Parts: sequence; C-alpha cells; structure tokens
Amino acid sequence: MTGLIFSEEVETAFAEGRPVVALESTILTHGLPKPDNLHIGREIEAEVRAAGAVPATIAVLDGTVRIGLSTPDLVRLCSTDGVVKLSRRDLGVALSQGWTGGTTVAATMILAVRAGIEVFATGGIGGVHRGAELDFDISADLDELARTPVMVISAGAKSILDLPKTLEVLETKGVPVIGYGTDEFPAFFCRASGLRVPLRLDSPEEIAAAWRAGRDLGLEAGMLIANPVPEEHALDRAAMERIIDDALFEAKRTGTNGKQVTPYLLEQIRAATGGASLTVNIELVRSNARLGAGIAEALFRRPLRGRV
Ligand code: PSU
Ligand code: MN
Repeated sequence: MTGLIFSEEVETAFAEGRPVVALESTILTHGLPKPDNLHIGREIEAEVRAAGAVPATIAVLDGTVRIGLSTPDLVRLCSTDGVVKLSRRDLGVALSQGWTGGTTVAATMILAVRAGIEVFATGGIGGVHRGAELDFDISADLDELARTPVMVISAGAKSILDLPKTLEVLETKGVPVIGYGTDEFPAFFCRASGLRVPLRLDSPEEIAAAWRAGRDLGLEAGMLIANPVPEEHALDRAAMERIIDDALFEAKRTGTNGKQVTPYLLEQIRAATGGASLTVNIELVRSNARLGAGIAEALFRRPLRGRV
C-alpha cells in the first residue's frame, strides 16, 4: 500500500509515546461551510492538545495518505474547490489517481488503523437514512464500525437519519454503542432522542477497559461512544425536528442523492437555524475531542495483554 505520511507532530508523539487522537476531514471539506471550516479544524485540534493528547487529522492529499496535517496542508484542504468526499469504496481510486479529499468516518477508521491509532473523535457518524427501506441509503460508516477496530467518539448520529433503524443495524452488526454518562442515545444537536442506549459507561477509564477487554478477546469490531452535546449548547428537539423535516423535503424535491445527501442536509439545517446549528456542531466536536483525549490517555495506561 502507498506509504502513510505522518506530520512532524504525530511522528514526535509516537516517538515519545504520547496518546494520539485521530480526527476526520470530511467534516471540514463537506460538513462545514468555508471559510469557517479552517478555524474550526484548528480549534478541534487545539482542544485535543489542551486535553493532553496529540491530534492527527487524517486526509488524502495528492493521492497520499496524511496522518496529521501541517498548517499549509489544512489551509489547502479547507479552501480548495473540488476536494472530494472519500469513503471506503473511493480510497483505491483516490490514491492511484492522485486525488485530494476529505475522509469520512469509514475511511478515517481504515487509515487510523494502518497508522496504529485506536481513538478517533468526530461529530456524528453516518447511518440509516429515513426512507432507507425504499432507497437503501445506509452509510458505509456502519459496516466499518463492524469490521475495523477503532473507537469512534461521537454525539450520536444526526436526527436527519432514522435513529431507531441506525441503532438496529449497529446491534445486528455487533457494534457496542456506549452512552457516556447517559442512558439515552443522543441526537447530535439535542441531548435527547427518546431512545435508550444499549450500554452505558461513566468514565474514560471504564471505556478504555471495555475496549481492551474486547480487543483481548479478539473482537475486530469498532466501538461507538455516544457523548451528548454539553447541556448549555443543546438545541430544542421539537424545533430541530421541524427544520429537519423541511430539509428532507427539499432534498427529495431537488433530487439530491448518493454522497451529496448528508452535506446537502447539513447546509439546509445551518441556513434554517441562522447558523446556530454550526455553533452547536463546533461545541459538540470539541467536547468529543476532549473525551477522546481522555480515553487515549487512559488506554496508554492499559496496554494490550501480551504487548509491551
Ligand atoms: N455527520 C455530521 N457531519 C458530517 C458527517 C456526518 O454531522 O460531516 C460526514 C462524516 O464524515 C460521515 C459522513 O462519515 O458524513 C457520512 O456520509 P454518508 O452518509 O454519505 O456515508
Ligand atoms: Mn449514503
């Protein structure tokens, strides 16, 4: 496989044995509007550093896999037009054709494992879209969680998705979904979804221990940590439901499909909330970045059995 290129910061972290947290880049290239995406990307990285770990934003630049981006790399990724959204299926072509792209949760997990990173913080994962029984729109993120051993820290899945079906698919695929300090599956912008989360843990140490126990058993699955958005930033659930319904209606009316669906809905919601959704989005990713750093730190104190 094409070699991985590590940023100096990540390289040093590995050499010094410091905890590293992976971050995805589709959220920057397709999930957030320009030019805010650049400073948000920096803020998320800064949050990981402030919490005592090293951020590794993962992306593909000119057909090379980057584990950690320098400032010029991040600027380029966030400001260039024509940057592609890369999921599992796209990686081979992207690398061989020299593309530049943001990696989704699925693609970031794949590359994180190659880089030896176990903890990955993001905003929300992709999932089962509403109406999937008709159009089969189910994110490749779910399959990836079933097959690739990386822990993903999220604020749940966005309520643009069908959350009950998303949880059902995760259950079928054997993915542990863990509420962090909550019994309820969070709905991204909102803390509540009305759905119970199947498992609950209350500290980074417990999460690290559960992860290690699963890995020691030879389970190859990932793990989804559902960390509710901090109370002071959460949006009202009923209001969000209305906005999401309108966004879904518009997506259907304009014939939006395939990998355009998620970015289209996110932009519709941002416009409809007058930018409020953007603030919440940033805050919840920061909160996930902090938790990710805490878990990565706890994992360092609890190595895999049989490893030094
Ligand atoms: N959810 C968000 N923001 C995002 C995404 C999801 O709140 O930017 C991105 C993630 O990169 C996720 C991808 O992996 O969308 C899922 O896209 P799809 O449904 O096309 O698999
Ligand atoms: Mn899809």
